[in-house]
Amino acid sequence: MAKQQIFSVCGMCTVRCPIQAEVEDGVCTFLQGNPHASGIKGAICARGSAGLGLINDDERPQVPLIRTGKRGEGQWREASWEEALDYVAERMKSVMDAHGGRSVLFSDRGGPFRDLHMSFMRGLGSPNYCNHDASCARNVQHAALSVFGFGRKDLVYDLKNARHVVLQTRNIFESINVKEVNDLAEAMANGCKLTVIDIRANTTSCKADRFFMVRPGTDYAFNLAIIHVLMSEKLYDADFARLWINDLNDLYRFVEPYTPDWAEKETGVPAQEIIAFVRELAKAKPSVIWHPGWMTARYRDSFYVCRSIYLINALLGAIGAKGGLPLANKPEDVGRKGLRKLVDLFPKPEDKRADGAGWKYPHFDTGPGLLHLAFKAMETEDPYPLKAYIAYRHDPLMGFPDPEALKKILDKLDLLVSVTFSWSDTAWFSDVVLPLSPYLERESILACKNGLSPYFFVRHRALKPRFDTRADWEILCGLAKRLHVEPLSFNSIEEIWNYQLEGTGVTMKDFESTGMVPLAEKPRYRKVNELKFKTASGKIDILSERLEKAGLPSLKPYESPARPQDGRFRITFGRCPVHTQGHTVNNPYLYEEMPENVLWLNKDVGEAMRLQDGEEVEVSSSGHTGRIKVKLTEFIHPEAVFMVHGFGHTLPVESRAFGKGILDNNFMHGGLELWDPAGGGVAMQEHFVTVKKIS
Ligand SMILES: Nc1nc2c(c(=O)[nH]1)N[C@H]1C(S)=C(S)[C@@H](COP(=O)(O)OP(=O)(O)OC[C@H]3O[C@@H](n4cnc5c(=O)[nH]c(N)nc54)[C@H](O)[C@@H]3O)O[C@H]1N2
Ligand SMILES: Nc1nc2c(c(=O)[nH]1)N[C@H]1C(S)=C(S)[C@@H](COP(=O)(O)OP(=O)(O)OC[C@H]3O[C@@H](n4cnc5c(=O)[nH]c(N)nc54)[C@H](O)[C@@H]3O)O[C@H]1N2
Ligand code: SF4
Ligand SMILES: [Mo]
Repeated sequence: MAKQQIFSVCGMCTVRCPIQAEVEDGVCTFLQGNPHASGIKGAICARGSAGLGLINDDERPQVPLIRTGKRGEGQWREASWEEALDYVAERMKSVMDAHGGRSVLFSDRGGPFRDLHMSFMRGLGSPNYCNHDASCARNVQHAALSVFGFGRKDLVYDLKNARHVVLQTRNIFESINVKEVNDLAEAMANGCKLTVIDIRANTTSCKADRFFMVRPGTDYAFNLAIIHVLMSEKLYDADFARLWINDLNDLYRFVEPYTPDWAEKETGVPAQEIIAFVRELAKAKPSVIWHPGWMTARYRDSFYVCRSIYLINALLGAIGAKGGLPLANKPEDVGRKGLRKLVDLFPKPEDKRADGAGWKYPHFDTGPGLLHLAFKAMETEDPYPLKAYIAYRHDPLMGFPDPEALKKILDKLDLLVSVTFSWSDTAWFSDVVLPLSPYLERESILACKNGLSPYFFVRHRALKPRFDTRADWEILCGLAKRLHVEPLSFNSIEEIWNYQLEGTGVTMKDFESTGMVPLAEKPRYRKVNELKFKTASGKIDILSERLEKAGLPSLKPYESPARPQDGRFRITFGRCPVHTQGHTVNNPYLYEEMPENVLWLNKDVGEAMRLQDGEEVEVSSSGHTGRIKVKLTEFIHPEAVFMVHGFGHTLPVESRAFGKGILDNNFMHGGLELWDPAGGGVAMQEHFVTVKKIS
């Protein structure tokens, strides 16, 4: 058979880059980025190229499994799909008969294909659709809502055209989004400056023009001093501010005490460097991007850090600017019609969300809610019981703090189902594992990417499933049929695609040549006066009605983070370029690249403890202990230890990952209760560990 080029979408992480798979005689011979996609330039990252390792891995769930032993014991019986779906549907029915549709909780990893999941939940009459974001970017989302009245994805990072990019808690060259990496590299080749603010020197900081190592947890102090200088030296964009920013005087008064000298004592960054940096930044305005952060579920004040960043961008006139943060266009903004939504097949459920988003917490976005608060409801049955939970390509037992506490809560469920393409702690603890086909072996619903030039895209099935696994739509429509959710009982993916395309003027034929359908001829920058800030005043409100109504301050006074005492260190974490969260450690190719994580510790501190680089140490916190090799380096702040997240696997079915390194979440005792009341995110870096020499 001739070689075929199949356009699809990478699934090795949630960024979901457009890809092209070369397939010959039913075997994938090459994977690359979709050469037609703007900014991708045919590239994928190391994890994307290890997609074939996932396909060829026998250590993934291969058939539906139903638990026979106790939860977490790992005793299963194999079942046919008919039997497994019947089993799940029957159990769901009895839960819903007893407690109503609202007693079903569903969580996923967000992203462009969630319309199907949300529709399924509406079909059941449950408002409890959640995603992972309380453990990731919710603080950024809520900060955007409080400043602009719209969400974080309504703004684009126009990296390609930027003149100065600032990354604070954002490791762009290791925590990868391929388009962002390419765009920033291109801008830097054209003279764009890069500043990195971090608690350690990472790969990105090695490429930066300026690097500030701050004391962990003091980013808010740093940013308040930045605003102080911008305002006191009148370096901000006065025209933009006059037209678009409300309550500027309140901000001015608020930052008055937060001088660079004051910030130096908090952050450790010399005052003169802060001032020089702001002056340089102001020269590049408005083509500046101070990235608001991505993985920001770190501190009790992370939300206010994100807010301060958005305000800095606004003061620099970067909101709406080319080379700054222009507005993302939806199909309607370029005169086209968007995909017809599957969620519109059903009315919105009348029940309130169990997690309290939108009513108990009126300032929280109701879209995906906050999963840790849903877990709280599961534990307390307040406001009502949650008795069935579908974790859909989501591993909360590795993604949320304190897995042992979470297991106790999950054990209250009548039904826990995991839909996944690899083993995970959550799958292992489930009653039923429904094996999802890996992305190369499944198609997905159509999706739309909003941006300067929005487009529709398609994930095609490049390969036949190697095992008895199924696609998303096959699983959910299969359940919908059994639960008599008729409108979602589609029989083929083509039926779904045609439904989605209705009224758009696009047909499936239009995807053939590139896998994408562009909706605009060229990037469209909307003028600032076309922006619609959905705030009380229609401008950027420094004093947010949304927050004040919820009894929260818009301008929160700074509180200095605790300095770890008695040989303890603040736990910090992040990603590495060759793994995605916890689920690629067992991938044969990526495991070879990095089989275990190590503990970064400041060299002087380590030497004072008589430690040698590379030796194994004991890490402990609140009764949990683990062993890991230490990496002594001058490139980390002495108050912190750092590890790459996602190691320390304990499942016997993952022979490679088993027992390698440690898992940061285990050292976050009580962490499900520690969250930011204004931003909603869990605060995972408010925990401390001790480090001990073993012999
Ligand atoms: N302590 C600590 N906790 C963290 C983090 C941290 O750094 N430290 N990081 C946080 C962040 S940023 C996030 S986003 C969350 C992540 O939260 P997780 O849910 O842990 O994310 P993944 O590992 O991507 O999990 C997705 C699960 O779905 C399965 N899966 C099934 N199909 C697919 C597919 O098509 N694609 C992908 N990608 N997975 C699939 C995977 O095998 C995996 O088990 O965790 C957060 N939690
Ligand atoms: N290779 C790879 N790429 C990924 C992912 C992946 O798993 N692997 N996951 C994707 C996902 S879901 C996400 S959310 C993004 C995350 O992307 P990022 O948010 O960039 O991710 P991290 O690597 O968690 O953290 C960034 C930096 O924050 C620093 N940091 C920690 N504490 C502090 C602090 O108190 N102050 C400051 N200033 N810096 C601090 C860390 O040292 C780290 O260098 O990456 C995405 N891309
Ligand atoms: S960033 Fe890498 S792993 Fe993530 S979707 Fe893109 S190519 Fe795949
Ligand atoms: Mo994330």
